[in-house]
Amino acid sequence: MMTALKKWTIAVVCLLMLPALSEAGYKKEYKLSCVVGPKMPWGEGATLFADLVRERTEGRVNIKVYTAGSLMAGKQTNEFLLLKRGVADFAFASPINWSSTLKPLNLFNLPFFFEDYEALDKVTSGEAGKAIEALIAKKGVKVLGWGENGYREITNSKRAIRTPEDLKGLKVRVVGTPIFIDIMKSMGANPVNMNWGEAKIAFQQGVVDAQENPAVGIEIPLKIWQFHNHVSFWGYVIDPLMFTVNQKTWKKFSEKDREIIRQAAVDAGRMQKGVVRKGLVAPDLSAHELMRENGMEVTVLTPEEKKAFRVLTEPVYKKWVPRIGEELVEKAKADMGN
Ligand code: X2X
Repeated sequence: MMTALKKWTIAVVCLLMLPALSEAGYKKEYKLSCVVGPKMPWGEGATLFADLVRERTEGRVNIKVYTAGSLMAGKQTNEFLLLKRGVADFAFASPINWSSTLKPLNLFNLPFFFEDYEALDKVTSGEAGKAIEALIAKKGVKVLGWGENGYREITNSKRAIRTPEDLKGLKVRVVGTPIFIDIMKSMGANPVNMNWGEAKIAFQQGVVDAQENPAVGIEIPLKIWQFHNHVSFWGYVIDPLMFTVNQKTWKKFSEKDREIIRQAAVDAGRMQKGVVRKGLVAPDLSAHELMRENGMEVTVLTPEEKKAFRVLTEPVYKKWVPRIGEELVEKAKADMGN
């Protein structure tokens, strides 16, 4: 026969388990959108965030990661609208994919604007970063923390690129965000826009000669040397990432869970940034070395060589700074100490 104490213990254990399974107004599962696959540091960062949130909320907030753009059938420039409408609850997103919808985010696409990692960090954590978070909030989405895809370095199957002459006429795959077409044209290349989901086949079939993506973030995990044997480190654009959540979803979380989720985004972002920055700055150039070991010719541009490209992009600044907003660009410059 069960003693009163035993019955009481069972009742308490059951009660303790309940909140772990359901919290009033919470969904059983939240959807997180991610444009790339689970094996890229970007996808791993998304999974890390979801795991931290699940663990720290003791299962109250259960986030499922939808990689490879699967929530938007690969159409990466639709991601912001899907998140805004609540088709996705969360996204670990690149401003590149949102900047056709949110023009000020083209700040991060300005060529040769961010000299080094420190400059980018100053902007994302500074006044410009705050202004960007505020404008995204106005559209119904909250930024929880920042991660990184990385500096976008160009690879190709034709020749080493060190000067604009080398880039001339090369067919370069870019994201379907208008500023990238303008940037590539200004530097003399022949851009073709394409979703990431179709890009690998295009590299394989030689439909394009070149592409630009972060070395550690994308090119090395993709084994880009299967398609391209030249890489140029020119650091023309740096692509941060943002952990984000739909505001309506956000408001339904308890204060305690919001704090946990915010902290998980900061922690996952810090770790993920550490991963994609590794091996790219002297004395640790192991990422360059790895590309070389896999048969790639590695070209690192000097500041003067970068400048030769930068001057050609002047029309891009003329056209896009007004669209981004002079004030935001000035804020970013001030954050960087320029
Ligand atoms: O499409 C790309 O190049 C990628 C994966 O880097 C982005 O989503 C911006």
